[in-house]
Amino acid sequence: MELESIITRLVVEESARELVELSESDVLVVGAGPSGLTAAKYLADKHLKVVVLEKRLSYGGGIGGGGSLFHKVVVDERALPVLGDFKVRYKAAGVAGYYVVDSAELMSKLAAGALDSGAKIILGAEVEDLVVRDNPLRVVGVMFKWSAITAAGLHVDPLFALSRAVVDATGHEAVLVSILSRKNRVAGVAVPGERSGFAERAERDVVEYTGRMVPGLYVAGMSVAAVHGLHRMGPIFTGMLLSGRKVAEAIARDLGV
Ligand code: 48F
Repeated sequence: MELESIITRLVVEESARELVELSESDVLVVGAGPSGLTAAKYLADKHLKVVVLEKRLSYGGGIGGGGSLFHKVVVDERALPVLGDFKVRYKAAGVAGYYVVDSAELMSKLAAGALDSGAKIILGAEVEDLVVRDNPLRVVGVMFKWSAITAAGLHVDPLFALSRAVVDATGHEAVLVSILSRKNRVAGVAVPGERSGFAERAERDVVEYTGRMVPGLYVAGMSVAAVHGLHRMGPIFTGMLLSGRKVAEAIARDLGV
């Protein structure tokens, strides 16, 4: 067989086989930003089958931009155990209790940590709808298509991925909870959007409000702020990491592992 045929066959066969395999999982995390990647690692550590769907062709969400493109982000001391779990280095920078982290290192090690724990990350996959069941309303999966289809403006039906839990880790727009609100009014959920900056309160509240929205659908990271009308915090990431860890704990509890 010619090498060109071998390449094509291996890429298509392996991807197709894996996509079918992944179309039923324990947890679907939508969004490979800091909260989604953190959640994915801790869920995979519990031996759950975890799939992360990310619409871009890269991980990290808002991490890579650092603070207005300055390549560092801030965490406080509560984040250090999480950074330790992912082997992310940090530097004490002269303000007690606060540390700086290199944004390139943070995004790559969060992704590596999730992958090493056994989570699967599929890039270029955009979630455009939920899969639901009624009486009582519950979310049992998502509908997704390749982001390139959206970018090309083509009218193409999506595919399905089913799971026991779905995490909205899509960031500031809370894409999945917004879909829940818009298309499933029976859920009685509204998405007011996030409030203006108030870093200290935002960091606290985003963790406190992390959790389950309706059976099967959970919310983490900045999606929590959008859903609950919480403040934004700028390039400090303790809340994102702790929110990801908290949502993983909530799902593990609900799934009985
Ligand atoms: O925005 P993002 O980094 O979300 P996060 O985990 O963290 C927020 C912080 O980065 C920062 C902040 C805190 O300091 O304010 O902004 O809450 O990552 C969200 C990811 O979800 C992807 C998106 O490309 C990004 O990588 N995403 C968004 N919509 C979809 C999606 C979708 N419909 N399907 C798949 N992925």
